[in-house]
Amino acid sequence: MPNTPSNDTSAASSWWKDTPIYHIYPRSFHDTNEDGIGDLPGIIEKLPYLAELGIGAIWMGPVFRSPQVDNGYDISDYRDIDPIFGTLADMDRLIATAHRLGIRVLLDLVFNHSSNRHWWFVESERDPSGPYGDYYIWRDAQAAPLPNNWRSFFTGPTWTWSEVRGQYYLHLFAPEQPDLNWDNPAVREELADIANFWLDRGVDGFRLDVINFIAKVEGLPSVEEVAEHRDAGEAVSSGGREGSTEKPDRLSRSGPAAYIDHARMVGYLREFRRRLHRREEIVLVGETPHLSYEWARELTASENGALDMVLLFDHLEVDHGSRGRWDPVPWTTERLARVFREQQTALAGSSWPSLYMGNHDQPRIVSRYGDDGEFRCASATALATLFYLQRGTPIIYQGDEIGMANYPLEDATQIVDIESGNAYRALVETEGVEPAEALRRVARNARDNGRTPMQWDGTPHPSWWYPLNPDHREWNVAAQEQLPEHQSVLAHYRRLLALRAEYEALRRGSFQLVTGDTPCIAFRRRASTETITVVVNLSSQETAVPPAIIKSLAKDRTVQIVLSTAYNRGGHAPDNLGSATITASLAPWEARVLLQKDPALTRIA
Ligand code: TEU
Ligand code: CA
Repeated sequence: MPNTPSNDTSAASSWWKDTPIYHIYPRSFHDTNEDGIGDLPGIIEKLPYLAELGIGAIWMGPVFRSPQVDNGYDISDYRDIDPIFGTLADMDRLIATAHRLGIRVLLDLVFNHSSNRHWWFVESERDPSGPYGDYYIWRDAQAAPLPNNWRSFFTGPTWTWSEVRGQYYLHLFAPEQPDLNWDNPAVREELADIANFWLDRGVDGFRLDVINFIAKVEGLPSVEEVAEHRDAGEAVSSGGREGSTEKPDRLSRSGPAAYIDHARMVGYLREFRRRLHRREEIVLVGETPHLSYEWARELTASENGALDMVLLFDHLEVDHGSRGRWDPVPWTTERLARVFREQQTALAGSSWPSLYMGNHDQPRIVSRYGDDGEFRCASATALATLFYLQRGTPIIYQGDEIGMANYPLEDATQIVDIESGNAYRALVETEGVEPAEALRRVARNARDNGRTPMQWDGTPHPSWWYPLNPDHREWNVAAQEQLPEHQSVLAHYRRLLALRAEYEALRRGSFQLVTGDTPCIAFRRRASTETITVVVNLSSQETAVPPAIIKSLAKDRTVQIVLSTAYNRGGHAPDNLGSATITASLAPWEARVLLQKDPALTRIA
């Protein structure tokens, strides 16, 4: 078992606060049998690379048996590995190899819904009064066209008619992804058993897919009716705790958060955790789209015994227009800084933030918030410094560590992802948007951007399920290993993670936003005997160090620069960082990390 950080008193608890997690999208990570799809042996082969990067855990996207309608997020057997990825024996070997390298393993459990090809659903459809009849959410046809007016994440209604059963069933995503009925105790027991099946094989935790949607508002009222209930302050059915009134939620007026009964959801997740084997050793990370900060804190406060971390989305929505993801607008430093402050404030104390810039559902961060042209390396390293030195656990998405960028989508036929493709067709066919304009809107944030194959070297791999980004010939791991350290995104990530390992202030220190005025964001991390200030120029122009930073450092003679991304543009070379003047102007996309060892502060024993 990997050694736990020395400052942990209890042998295995909260290891996840001290070690970065690497998010693997298995389908696109490393293909060892030339079938064009990444596989488990490919992950095993790259574990040493991940160990050298400095990560302490991997989160693998779903590799369970699946018809692959939503690339594995539609599971038909939770206890077996899909043959396109490998076998159970491969998974056992992966877990053992990872543990030998000091890397823990998290799996991605999709428990809000299953595949419509899971035998539970087939039986539920066939035999409504059988043992699986109540495993899903079924409703009779009524006078109204559909049981309610909820909208799917993947465009269109959330109800599909089953000719076999003669009823509608609910699916917040694709019709091939029927929502499981968490109000059924048998379902909750079955899902805890599946988690224990994997925990007994040595898995160290789970990322739980859209886990905040598992408890729907009772009666499944329309969005407007839910808003009325909440306006009237009526207690929404509590489930977990008597008489609790649903706390006003940022999006409770409309959209997906209106479908959720949060109090019951928290109650179900506390029960889920109580049922887990090794529950003190593992980590539970919930993916929670549209979750308010209030409920994020409720879910992750350690005393509540539900989840350890949540994946919030607000920092990846500052470029969403009024119509959301498919209505991209310019983002601002002020909006991003405000979200950082809100998230860090909400999850201070006994909660713990996750820090992530992208994943398989998001565009590449260097194309989204950076400058993937002239300042691609500089902006990729600046953004990594900005996100990963905050309070919380860094979750690094495969390829971001070498500055991978969006795919050059020039034709709608290159959009393979179900959500992005549905959004494009809805814009053109339902809203009458010109195809070229629809492509412009969708291409920027299409999920395909984050799903292109990992770029290990410059050689062509024509068999890949999705084409490699053409820029892989220049932007790849092998090339980054050859570059001078200060011109390599990969080298910067290694240094960044090493810095976190070295300084307690970065691992466990407090967070305070210092400034968020365009073009800079600056924050301070404090622990017992050290203060670390991070200031980032989020623009392609040189800029002055914010006055608030200069003022706070002017009197201190102990301050030194411990990291700067400017050195990769002829500025401060790594070995003479100390000589760089603290208050010199910030180069385009420079992130500067300043350390103050305050001898006056005694180390807390
Ligand atoms: O994603 C949840 C989800 O809502 C995403 O679809 C994301 O919020 C959306 O793309 C924003 O527009 C999880 C998985 O990460 C995703 O890959 C699955 O498609 C989805 O759940 C259904 O399982
Ligand atoms: Ca393969």
